[in-house]
Amino acid sequence: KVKNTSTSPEKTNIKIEDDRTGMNKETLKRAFLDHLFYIQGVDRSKASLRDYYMALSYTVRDRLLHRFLKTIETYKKEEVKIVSYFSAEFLMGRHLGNNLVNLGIYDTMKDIMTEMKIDFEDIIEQEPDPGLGNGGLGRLAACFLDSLASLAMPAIGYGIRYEFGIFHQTIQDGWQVEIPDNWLRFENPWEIARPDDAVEIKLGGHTEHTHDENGNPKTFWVADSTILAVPYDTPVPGYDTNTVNPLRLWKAEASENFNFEAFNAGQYDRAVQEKMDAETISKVLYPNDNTPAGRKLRLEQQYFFVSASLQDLIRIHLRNHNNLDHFADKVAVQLNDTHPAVAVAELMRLLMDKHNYQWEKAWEITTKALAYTNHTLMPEALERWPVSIFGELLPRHLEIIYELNHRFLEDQRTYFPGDDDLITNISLIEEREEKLIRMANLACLGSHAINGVAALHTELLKQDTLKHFAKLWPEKFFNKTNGVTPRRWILLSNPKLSALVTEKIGDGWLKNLDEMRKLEKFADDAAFRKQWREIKQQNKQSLADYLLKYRNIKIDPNTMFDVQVKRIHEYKRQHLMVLEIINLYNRIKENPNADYVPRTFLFGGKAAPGYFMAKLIIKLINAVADVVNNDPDVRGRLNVVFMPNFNVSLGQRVYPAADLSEQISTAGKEASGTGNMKFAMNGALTIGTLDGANIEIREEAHPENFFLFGLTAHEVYDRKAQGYSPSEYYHNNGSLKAVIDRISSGHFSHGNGELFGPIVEQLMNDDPYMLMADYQAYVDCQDAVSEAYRDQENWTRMSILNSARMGKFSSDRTIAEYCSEIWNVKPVDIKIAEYNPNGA
Ligand code: B1N
Repeated sequence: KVKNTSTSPEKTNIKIEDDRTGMNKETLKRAFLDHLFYIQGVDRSKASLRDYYMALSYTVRDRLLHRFLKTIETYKKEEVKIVSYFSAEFLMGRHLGNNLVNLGIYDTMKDIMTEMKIDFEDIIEQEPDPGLGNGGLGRLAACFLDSLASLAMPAIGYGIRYEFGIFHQTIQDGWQVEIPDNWLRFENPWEIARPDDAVEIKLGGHTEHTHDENGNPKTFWVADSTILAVPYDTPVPGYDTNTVNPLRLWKAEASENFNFEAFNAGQYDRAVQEKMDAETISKVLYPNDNTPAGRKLRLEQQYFFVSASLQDLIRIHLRNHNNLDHFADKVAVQLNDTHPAVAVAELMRLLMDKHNYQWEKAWEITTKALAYTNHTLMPEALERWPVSIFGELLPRHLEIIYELNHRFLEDQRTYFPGDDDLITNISLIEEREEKLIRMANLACLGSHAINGVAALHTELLKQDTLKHFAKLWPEKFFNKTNGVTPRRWILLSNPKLSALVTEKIGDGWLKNLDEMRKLEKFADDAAFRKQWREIKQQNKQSLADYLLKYRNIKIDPNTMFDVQVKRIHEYKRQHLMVLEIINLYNRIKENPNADYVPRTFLFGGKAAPGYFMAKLIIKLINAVADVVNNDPDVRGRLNVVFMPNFNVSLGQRVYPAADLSEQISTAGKEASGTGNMKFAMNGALTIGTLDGANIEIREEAHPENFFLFGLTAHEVYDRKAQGYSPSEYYHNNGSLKAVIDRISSGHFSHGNGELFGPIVEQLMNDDPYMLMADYQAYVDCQDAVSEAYRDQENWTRMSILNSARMGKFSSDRTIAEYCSEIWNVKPVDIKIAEYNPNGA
């Protein structure tokens, strides 16, 4: 009998944690070295930064996995109701740091690396930023997943595993140049392929109508192609809970059965071509924010992930139930904008054609399961698919939509006889030469709840964009003001501030951001203000160091950091900030000896590749930067920087370093904004309009701690109704005239007065976003900002009060509201077996 040395009597005091689950420092270190050797196949003398990154990631992943499996097992066993968040975008940001934070082993791991003389920051930097989203909408989905898991809510995120995420932005000669984002080039340690759960997706073809054995009408969809949707799961851990929920993203692959026929028929080329075509569906994220792509491939993407996800949910339901009668009691499907709105028709199709439900029952289940979030008021951003494209791809769904529309309009005509205006507006079809399917109307009709993402936005939806639906069903409308997760956006991004806050008020704020209110009293404590200010200064220095090291950009941390980071869009008015910069430049040129508050204007953001004006705005920013930064009269007072490739990772460095947050969209255009919240939580003061969530941020921070300017949404509307004439502002305002003239004179374009002509002409003739009307108010408000900044004690006071009062904007609050008011889901406790040193 061989003696087991590890259990030999003299060694019973040795307790060895499982290398894959243990959280002690020794265990973590051993697990890291184990992965380095056995997974990466290197020892320390040969290991690269990437080897370290992979070994560390696998160490973390092991610790997620048993929680992940336990979580799923618990949901299944307890038959709980699950939220499924359908979104074409999930802008997750890097996983490693966040997973360490949520597992509570960030500091331990950092210590281990430091002891081993490995630069922890460098390892974090190895991870490609998973950019499967464009901007706020995709990032909101990611914050929601964090909050769902942190609140122990049963949830699945469903989306697309794009092979190429949002493009990498470079700047060449001041212009944006896009580089493909090949984020999966290296192995992705955060995903697990689940080929056994693959489902088939049909496309194209025609329908056939017959009757079933009971004489009920029955429709068959005879598709002309079938592709495979293969799920990849990314575990999403909550902070300080055992819950680890799945983010399930679908990859498109060729269905082998299908290609086999062509292959056997000797058509090898065709088989290969079809394989490539199939995989195109999940190839690339459309890089448009707030403007629809209108391409057939985009509709294919939408249908692809919606059908796969609904089939998946149905499969899961049928494991525990004999039929789908109670489907909607066990899943709440949230549609993140209209991108997944085809779910209305697809769920009807699955229930009727596959599971033999009659129309009425299918409709009851569908509307009970679905809810819809609207994210935009911009009329051009509302998705409308030409009936021709839609019918070619989804003939059965088109029939269902026509039938839905017929029944819906018949009904409403009996309630509102003669109200043709109502009927025209609520119809699912826009009658034009080219008929269009209105996806927002489809989503409204098929949902039991409809919500906007900030108070003003929801009001405007009800009064304007969706007013006819609000009139029909006022009880279906909700407001759910957006939020962001304090774990990524404070704790991970701003560790110094987090440590100070925790030292003063404990760490309860991480799970209940309202506790930050306890900081209010320290606003009057000069010693605390000094600490607060020093941390801001250190964060500014870190950003400066980072920009120098990685982007070769030099900025001076002893100036005010005035920041606008977000997608480039005319309605967001990056160019209004440019007008102010030119105004300051003109002032300095005129009066070089006056006393100015030195500022660094920082911009970051991507333009949709096909959006000419947005790209020209980037060029304008860089052109102005070139002149201003190189003018000796200006040096040290005014610095303008465009930070290339703004993404989640760069955001984590920027928000904590900002003094001033620019939230200057035309009132009534920004549905909510979420960057505004990240800045304010990290102690930046806001200069902003009464738009989106700015209004609520100002309310919470109190008006005296917020720099407000500009027309209100109603004033914007009224001015336009009265006949807005932007050139009058030019003629009546000397400073504005001088600014515009500077641009048209070619001062920023080597004498080429034409280059920025499209921007100038638009401002002078049309100015749909009313920069000219808001110009003077903005300039005056910026002057007030500069004056306020001179008084550093009071500025710090305001900064502390902003952070202290942002509790409302935790996505935990938002998600708690969705859970109780829309989804009716409850937290589920996940029990993990205690560590047993005897291994049982
Ligand atoms: O959604 C965010 C809001 O905070 C922003 O105000 C809003 O602009 C943003 C089509 C969109 N609305 N619509 C989009 C994105 C991609 C696309 O293809 C539209 N993004 C928003 C979160 O609520």
